[in-house]
Amino acid sequence: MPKQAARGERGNPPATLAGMSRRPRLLFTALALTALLWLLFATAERALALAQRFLALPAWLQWTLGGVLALFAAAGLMVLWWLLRPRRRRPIPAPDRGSLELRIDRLRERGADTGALASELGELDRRRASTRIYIALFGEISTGKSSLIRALAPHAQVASDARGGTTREVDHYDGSLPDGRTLVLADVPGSREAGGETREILAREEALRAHAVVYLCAGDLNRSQADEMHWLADFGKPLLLVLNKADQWTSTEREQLLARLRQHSRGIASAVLAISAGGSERYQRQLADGSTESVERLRKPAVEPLLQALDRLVASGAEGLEDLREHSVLAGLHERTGMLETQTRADEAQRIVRKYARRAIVGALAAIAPGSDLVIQGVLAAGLTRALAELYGVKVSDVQIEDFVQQARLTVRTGSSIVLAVAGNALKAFPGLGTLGGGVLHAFAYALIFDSMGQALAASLAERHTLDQHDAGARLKELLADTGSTRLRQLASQTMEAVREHDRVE
Ligand SMILES: Nc1nc2c(ncn2[C@@H]2O[C@H](COP(=O)(O)OP(=O)(O)OP(=O)(O)O)[C@@H](O)[C@H]2O)c(=O)[nH]1
Ligand SMILES: [Mg+2]
Repeated sequence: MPKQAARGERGNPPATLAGMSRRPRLLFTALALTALLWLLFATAERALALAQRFLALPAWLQWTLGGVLALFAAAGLMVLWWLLRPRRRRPIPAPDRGSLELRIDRLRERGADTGALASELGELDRRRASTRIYIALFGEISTGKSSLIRALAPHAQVASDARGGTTREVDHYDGSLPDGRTLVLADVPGSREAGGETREILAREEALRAHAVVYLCAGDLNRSQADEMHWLADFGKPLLLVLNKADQWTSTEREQLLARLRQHSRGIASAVLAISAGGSERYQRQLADGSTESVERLRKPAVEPLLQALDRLVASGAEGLEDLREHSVLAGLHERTGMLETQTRADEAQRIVRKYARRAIVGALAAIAPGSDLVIQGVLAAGLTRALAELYGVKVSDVQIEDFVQQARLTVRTGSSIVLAVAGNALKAFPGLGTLGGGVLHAFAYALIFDSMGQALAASLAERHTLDQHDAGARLKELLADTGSTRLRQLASQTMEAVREHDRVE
């Protein structure tokens, strides 16, 4: 009885094979196998029958049928190949030079610092005019970039050290290929140095400026190295993936590593190879008088495979590689210009919000008897909405603005007590303000309202590119109840400033 009860409690019969008990499972497997066997026999029998009929046909028909079948098979294979073939990555699109320059000009007119963008364009032209081939060595810290420069440009004075983060800026050196052709080699700071984000940006910008990149690693690629390579490939940058410090591995290990690197960089790197840039090691030497001295010994570089790969890569000369280089520089500039546009617009939005908050404060101070309900000053709110929409290039009708202001009015009226409480609390941080009269609390409440409205609208417009009442309304509610101290402190001092000025004028 208990057994049955337990079975009853388990409820429904098992739906999967794994849930069945052993006997039915065996039975089911046997049945499935029999069915499969029957199917195989039936297929074989059918195939044999077809073959017999085929053989019985006259020779000309056999050839015709055979030819048609062969054609079908070939077409099928071609479709399969087309579907499964490794696809070449398409570089991310780049804007044309003219439109980029226009955007940069517009930013300059709006007061943004466009110096870096303009000099990047200048460098693009300068390098094109020089007709020299630029190769950037790129990779994580301590992978041996500077050591490789030393091996390729023996007369260069380059610092290399076992400590990561030795190279702090981008430097150029003249290197040469065995046939005498010269290259400009760029040594860049290594990536993934703790706190080295600015230097990493320098390295990336230089990599985009180069005709090709030698990506150095000293073992299997980790996640961020793989990402970095993909980032370069996204810009269409010709790449050599180079395993340095090959002397540290046995030949079997080296081959295994190279195979893994090839797998990681399929469709990205034009060649994967192993070298020893050399580098140096320090050791302590015992002198005759018993003292010791530190000696630096240079390892012998072995970079032949890299020279050959570079030779192939730059076979078309600077001119042949220039279009790709220009593409990646313009694509990089497109991103940087986009970031500056976003930043400049956000700064302008802040200026607009501050201007309207100030007007709202002045308006509140001028009101004779502040009530306990906060009512948005309609003209100001509409002005703020229109100014922000224009800044973000969003077309809005008067009706839309009216609707939005109406909705905000309702939100503010129902939340009056919360807003006044938040304002009152924040004002406690400014003991002097309390003595300036009840109007100040209201003035501050209006500063909070207009700031919240402006911030909510700006964020919503930036993200949605349209006046989305619902989204902006939700953000407004959140901001009105936000007690984060920095914003409130700034608003309080803005209020204080306006109040003082107002009193002075009075
Ligand atoms: N065993 C061995 N060590 C090497 C080789 N190449 C470089 N090294 C050593 O690796 C360490 C780092 O070399 P660097 O040339 O300074 O590396 P880097 O990539 O320029 O480093 P950062 O400038 O910090 O990004 C040094 O101690 C070199 O001696 C090599 O082929 N074999
Ligand atoms: Mg270095």
